[in-house]
Amino acid sequence: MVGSYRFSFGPWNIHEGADPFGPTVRPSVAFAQKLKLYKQLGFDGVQFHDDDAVPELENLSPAEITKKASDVKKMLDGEGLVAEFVAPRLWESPKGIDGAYTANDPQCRRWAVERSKRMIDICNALGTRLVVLWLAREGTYIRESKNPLDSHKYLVEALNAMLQYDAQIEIAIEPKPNEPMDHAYIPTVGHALAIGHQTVDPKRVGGLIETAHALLAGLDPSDEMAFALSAGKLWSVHLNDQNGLKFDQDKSFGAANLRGAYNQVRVLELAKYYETGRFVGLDVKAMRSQKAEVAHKHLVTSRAVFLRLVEKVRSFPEGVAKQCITDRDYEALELAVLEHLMGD
Ligand code: GLO
Ligand code: MG
Repeated sequence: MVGSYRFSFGPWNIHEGADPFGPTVRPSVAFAQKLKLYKQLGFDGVQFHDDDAVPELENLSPAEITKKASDVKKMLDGEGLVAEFVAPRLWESPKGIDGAYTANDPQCRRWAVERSKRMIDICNALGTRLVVLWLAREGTYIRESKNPLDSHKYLVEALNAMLQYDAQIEIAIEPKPNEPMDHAYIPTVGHALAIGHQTVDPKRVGGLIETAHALLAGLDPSDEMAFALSAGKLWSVHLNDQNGLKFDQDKSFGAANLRGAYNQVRVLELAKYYETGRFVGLDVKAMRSQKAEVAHKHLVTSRAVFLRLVEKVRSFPEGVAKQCITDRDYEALELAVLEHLMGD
């Protein structure tokens, strides 16, 4: 039964451990090597940034980009893997310093849209329709540096340009309230769906919800997921965990708040997410202190916790819950949930 979920992660989730205060602590793992790990660890889907699939794409022609992405598709086929989505990595280029779609410089805004079109070419070559937009630097460090009304207009224009470039793609916006920016535009999934409704094709704009991002916005990730699910707009998730309002930690799923993780799984189960064919994505990072040889275990841990929590949701004594609700005895329900989670 629990096998009915499909799992994915991105190559960036196996990483060298650099942080803003120190350099790398582990050697790089080659992309082909990472691909070999997917099936071994129980994963079927690969999440891509455009330049994960086609490094240095800025120096290549559209035809060369498509050719290189087609070669990656062959590698995926060879490993029995599929591409889940592609996301444009606009935040590492000098042209994206001031934001990309919302940069004050019109040339930078044009660059962002052009690069997004190449990203869509990569989607097509990899055989996926799903685009993910994490709007990393779309926002400000200083409020007065942008006209926020213009910024939201630029975001709609960029979404429209992508939707019009390709009639098949679907765009899942991955909201995040801060980091790297002080304040980011589109901080929650409510904002994401609302801006989707201003585009030329709202039914092709949905959301990807990351646990940590919802927590950083002071929201409950399971309710954020329920909101998107109720609109048929939860097109992927980035499950992880977060120990309070700090930097975006990307801890293993359930590592900081097991009950919160349980509730996220419960919502996915209530919505029968596993029937949609959508992936359960894990956006988790190895601890910097983790040795190189075991720096993939955060993925194994997160998947195992997810599957264990599916069992917990499915085996919860619903009759007890029903009685507690009838009696309006929510303390009894609290204890029943905690006892169920703690086990024998
Ligand atoms: C960072 C985001 C980032 C995205 C990824 C895919 O906070 O979670 O990892 O998920 O770039 O767009
Ligand atoms: Mg993420």
